[in-house]
Amino acid sequence: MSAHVSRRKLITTGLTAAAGVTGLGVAAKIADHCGLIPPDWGGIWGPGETLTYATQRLLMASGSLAREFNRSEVSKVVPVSGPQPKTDPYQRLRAGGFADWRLTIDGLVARPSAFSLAEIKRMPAKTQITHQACEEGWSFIAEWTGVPLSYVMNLVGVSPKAKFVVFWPFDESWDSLDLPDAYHAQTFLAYNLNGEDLPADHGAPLRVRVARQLGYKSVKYLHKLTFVDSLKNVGDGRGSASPAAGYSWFAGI
Ligand SMILES: Nc1nc2c(c(=O)[nH]1)N[C@H]1C(S)=C(S)[C@@H](COP(=O)(O)O)O[C@H]1N2
Ligand SMILES: [Mo]
Repeated sequence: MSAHVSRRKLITTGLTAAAGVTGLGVAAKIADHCGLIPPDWGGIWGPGETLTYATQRLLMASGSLAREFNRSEVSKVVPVSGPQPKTDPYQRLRAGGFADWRLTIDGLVARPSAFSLAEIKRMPAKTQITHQACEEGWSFIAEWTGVPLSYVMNLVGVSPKAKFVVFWPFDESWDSLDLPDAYHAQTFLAYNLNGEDLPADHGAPLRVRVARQLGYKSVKYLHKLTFVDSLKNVGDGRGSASPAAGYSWFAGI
């Protein structure tokens, strides 16, 4: 479908139909063809999830930026949601200063890799001050330093077939992003918070920061990234641990 076909037509016909239930099959076909169906499309909230995701993807340029702040606006308190895993192998790696930790990258990439923390810290670093909002209602502004995910993606040679990247942490809170969000200029693999090594409870040694989505997309305690063309066979097939807990896969703000 050519880009200008009818973004408007798609919204006014296809998506309106999706919102109302009639024509859902046709709307779903159009939307799937254009990469507009989120992985948690099934179930009673499915049409709503699809409408939200597709509308965002059509109306907002995928490169649009979240607001960045000044140092003076950094919050004094940084709350924790999802403290560090208390079990091995996380605690063993932490006790060793994460010297034996690796970020494994596999799936649809030309060069499957395993990077040490030192190697990641030698990659081109970028710092940003952004707002992180938890779905439970609190939020904070913090300064993060890390490497843009796009840099790592270019290094490993992500296949043109890949559509999503899955983030695997040491706990259960796995999640995924579509490739437009993975390549987004503010999507970071962060190892530093407010000028210091990432504290254990904030995701040491490495977490992702996704500036335009709710906090739960910013997966902490990472050990592996997997590039896939579909999320159907990953976990319960809904793209992250969140839908099972009642939250959307797509959490754009
Ligand atoms: N691995 C992992 N990542 C996670 C979580 C978690 O429990 N485990 N909690 C998420 C939630 S709900 C939020 S709001 C943010 C909180 O980040 P913070 O603890 O650094 O404030 O991390 C997200 N990333
Ligand atoms: Mo959260």
